Amino acid sequence: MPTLRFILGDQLSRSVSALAGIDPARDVVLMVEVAEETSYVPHHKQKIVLVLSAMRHFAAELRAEGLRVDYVHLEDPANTGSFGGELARAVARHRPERIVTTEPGEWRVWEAMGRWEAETGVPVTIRPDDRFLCPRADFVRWAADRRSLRMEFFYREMRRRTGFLMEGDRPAGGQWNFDADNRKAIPRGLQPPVRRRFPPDLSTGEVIDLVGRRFAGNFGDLEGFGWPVTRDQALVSLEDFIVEALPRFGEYQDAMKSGEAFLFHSLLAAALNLGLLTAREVCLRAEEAWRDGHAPLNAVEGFIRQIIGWREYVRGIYWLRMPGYAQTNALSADRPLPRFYWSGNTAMNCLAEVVRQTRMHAYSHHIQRLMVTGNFALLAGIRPAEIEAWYLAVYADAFDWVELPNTHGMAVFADGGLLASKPYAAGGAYIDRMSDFCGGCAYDVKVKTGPSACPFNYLYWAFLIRNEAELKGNVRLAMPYRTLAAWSEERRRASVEEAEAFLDRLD
Ligand code: FAD
Ligand code: DLZ
Ligand code: SF4
Repeated sequence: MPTLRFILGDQLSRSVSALAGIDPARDVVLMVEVAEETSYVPHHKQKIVLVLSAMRHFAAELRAEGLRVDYVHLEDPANTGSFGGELARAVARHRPERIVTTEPGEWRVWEAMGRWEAETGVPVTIRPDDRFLCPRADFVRWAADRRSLRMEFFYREMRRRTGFLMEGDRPAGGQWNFDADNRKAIPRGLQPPVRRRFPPDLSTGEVIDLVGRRFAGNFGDLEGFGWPVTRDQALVSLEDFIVEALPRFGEYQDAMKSGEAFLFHSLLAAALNLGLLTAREVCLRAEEAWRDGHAPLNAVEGFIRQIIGWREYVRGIYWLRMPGYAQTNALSADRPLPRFYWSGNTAMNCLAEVVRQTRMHAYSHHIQRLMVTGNFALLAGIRPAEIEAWYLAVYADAFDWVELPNTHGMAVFADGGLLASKPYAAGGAYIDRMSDFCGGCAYDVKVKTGPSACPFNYLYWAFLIRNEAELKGNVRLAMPYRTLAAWSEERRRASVEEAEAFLDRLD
């Protein structure tokens, strides 16, 4: 009797633990396209194309290797629409002696997986996802001895553990972190490199047709789809990043520019999250570029920190704190998500531009997510669950384990400071310093109040006033609260009223 090897849509790695020890003559690999996964949020059209096309290509590669793959298509009339339903049908087809799978990325699926054995009557083995560099249990141990969790300390442990950018037991260059060198805006005249994109092949074309038909009402453009859908393409994408963009990744990591979504970023998150690339190989290649003299240390350290630091850290927090993590709302944020997050229809140019880039590419880079759409949601007090669902839907790289901590913890501070030591709240001056958005805006970033004022300016102060009880004790906010202490009661009230009136007019 065969072993059924169940591979989920973000487990597309030949090295995934569910495939370890597979017997090609006997075992069956199961992969299923199901409505539950294509619809748990209204995903960007390009995200659905990416996942389904990458799944189909991966299945074809496994077959070419001689493995038996049972692949269920979304439009198969017998498709039950759920992982559990499709697993039960596959059990009836293959009569396996056991089911082997890899732990999923998402709490929702983890809970469902716990029921599969009872539902199918077949023993289920759930193997750890060893594509991550920090096993879930190790993170729990690391977190257990600490009063507060900070990424920077976790990151140092990960540097020691992986040996990336280490010289003996010391960090290369004598510093763990070179962020102070990494905060430049794009100078006038600097043209970002043209990045390698991958025109759809026949198989991707079929998925584009399917998505165009079945998900016509979802957010996002289908035209211009260019994400890597195979491991070979992802490797080309990695090389393109290393050669064209990594040397300047550090310097311009926080910069934003109209009409330039990609700048010097790697564009690798979607490939990493689907399993087309591993975190280890990506970091090894970046380190090699530094050792060869191709890229400076500030760039390579900044890049490796995002992967062995932030990426592993947010996953650790997710599994440490779920399912309760998603329920907290530390700042009692209670406004509905404004419609312009979907339409882009707003006079605030920064927000319109980020939504536009997101619609075109299912992508915007970290600072746009954090300091434009995230900052606005924080200052406006948008309900965490609504802004989280938006991020989970609109980005090609969005999966709950990484989206949720970034949004809930980092962007909107709904966890009260578990993940980040202070809210990333900023007025318009930050966006003006790091981008060219304000030049084309209907509002004036230098004006603080009144109809022409940049809304971020008064929203910022109103946010601090509104949340004074929760935030005033935060030492990292001591400076703005000292400024506020000098304001008269009347000025405080006027600021809050202006912000409320603006927010009430939004939709
Ligand atoms: P680069 O800027 O080139 O960074 C290199 C790599 O580092 C990325 O590919 C990614 O794997 C990793 N990385 C960087 N920052 C983070 C981070 N904060 N957390 C985890 N990994 C990181 N990332 C996702 O992969 N999926 C998400 O759903 C997601 N949602 C986010 C939501 C918000 C509100 C914010 C502020 C950030 C979110 N991020 C998410 C993190 C980050 O914005 C993206 O990983 C990054 O923009 C992807 O583009 P890139 O591959 O060009 O990254
Ligand atoms: C995101 C996604 C989509 C859109 N569709 C599928 C699918 O049809 N089949 C599948 O196996 N996986 C899909 N995925 C990815 C899953 O949502 C992801 O594997 C789980 O959420 C676990 O992280
Ligand atoms: Fe955004 Fe304010 Fe600048 Fe307009 S002026 S682009 S709203 S930061």
